[in-house]
Amino acid sequence: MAFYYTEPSRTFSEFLLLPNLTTKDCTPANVTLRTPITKFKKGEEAAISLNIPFSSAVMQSVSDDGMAVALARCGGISFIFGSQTTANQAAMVRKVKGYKAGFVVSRSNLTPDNTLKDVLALKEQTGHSTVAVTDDGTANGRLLGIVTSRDYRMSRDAMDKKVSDFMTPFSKLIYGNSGITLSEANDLIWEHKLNCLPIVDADQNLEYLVFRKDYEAHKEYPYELLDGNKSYLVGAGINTKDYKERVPALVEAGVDVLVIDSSDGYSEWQSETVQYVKANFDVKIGAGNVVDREGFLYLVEAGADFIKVGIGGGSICITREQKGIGRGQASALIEVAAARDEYFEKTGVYVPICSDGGIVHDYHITLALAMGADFVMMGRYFARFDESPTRKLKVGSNFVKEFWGEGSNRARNWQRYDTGGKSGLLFEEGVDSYVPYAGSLRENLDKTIGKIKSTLCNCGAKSIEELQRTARITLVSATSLVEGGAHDVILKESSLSED
Ligand code: RVP
Repeated sequence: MAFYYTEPSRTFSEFLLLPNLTTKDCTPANVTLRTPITKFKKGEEAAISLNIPFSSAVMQSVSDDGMAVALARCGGISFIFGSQTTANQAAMVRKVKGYKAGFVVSRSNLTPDNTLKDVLALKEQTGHSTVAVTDDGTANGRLLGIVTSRDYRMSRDAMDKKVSDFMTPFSKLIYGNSGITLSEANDLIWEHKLNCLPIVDADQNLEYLVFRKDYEAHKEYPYELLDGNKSYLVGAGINTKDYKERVPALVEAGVDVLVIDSSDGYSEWQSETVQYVKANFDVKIGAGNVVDREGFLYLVEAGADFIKVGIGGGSICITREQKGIGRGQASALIEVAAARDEYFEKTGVYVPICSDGGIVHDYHITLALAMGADFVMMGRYFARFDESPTRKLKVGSNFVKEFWGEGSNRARNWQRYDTGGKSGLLFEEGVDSYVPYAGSLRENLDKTIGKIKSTLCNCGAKSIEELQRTARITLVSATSLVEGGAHDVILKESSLSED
């Protein structure tokens, strides 16, 4: 006879937190959201921690190198999507690792033989007023000069005037040498009243430009997630099919942490993949997704560094409808967190868990953390921002961004859903959709983090670990849910906001 759970499967919206005593020192400024994402022994530090408990989903429509840089800048991590060729995925990882905050690869470049007309056309096209002049017109060619709008007069100069005749030549440029730190570069910028400092190698080849305004922006990111070389941390998704080819390339590109991306991770293929990676590489690897104690323990025994929880709760996911498998995200998380705590008690090894999918409101993130998640993974949340890789469109009178599931025909990520046998995507497990455009990642994250910290203060907790230990959580009845929103009033237009 089949096993029956006596409790129904529950989602985040069915729970609320109760406030605990808020002491005077428990203010948002004193709350830290730093959190471990890889396993560690009692009394030791995790090899990788995030400064905010956010990761972006392993999805084509969410996590490319642009999102990875933007999120790491704010303290979280992206897992670059794996449903692309190994070479392309490795190139994205390499771009993130090669990205130096404040150091930009020049995007506007010409040769000395170009003309003022070319300068103006380039300016129109890129919006940049600083043009690097290199021997071959590339971003890393031999630097021969710089052109800014101070070097020409539109009213006097002929359009066919050669760049070599009006650029500031290299001999008159202040420049930094390869390896200079951002703060040293900034000192030169201030000392010489520059707007832009070129950085060149020993052969005078251009490496980067450092702009005064970028340095200012850089200082505004206090939670940046950096490795020992001051490069951003980045993750990448892998599958259980081509890992022997994919993992070496990702490791070579400098990836910090891998995750096996699968809708159902409780499988021998995942165990084999984890063991292979652990035996052959010095890189952290998470596994999943699971929704119960058995799945958690199985992957931990295989050697996984963190476990991802959730089946069928994703906003674009139709796995539950298509296949009838899954579990309410809250129920799954509560059971896995209990298994994790028990495992820690028994072995002294703490295995972080990630709640993946189904976050709709910001408070769901706080609930997930209170229920034992160490971090969350989100797709829809990040897809709405400028930094996601998809198109922004106008539909009716609203701006939207495209967002599609990995199990949709558009992504065709059959490896994620493979259960052995013939390869290919027989039926869809995800949809192709739009999400309302919401602006910049930074602005939205600041708001969400503000809410989370504020709730932690209500709960008398100054850290995620304290919240997990002391939170009091209650189920809500369907009727009391109504009480939670504005009710029995006539809303004015201005109050009808999205979130
Ligand atoms: P959400 O944040 O609710 O948008 O959920 C994102 C998650 O949904 C992903 O991290 C992944 O686990 C899952 N996903 C991605 N594609 C699909 C699908 O096509 N079914 N599901």
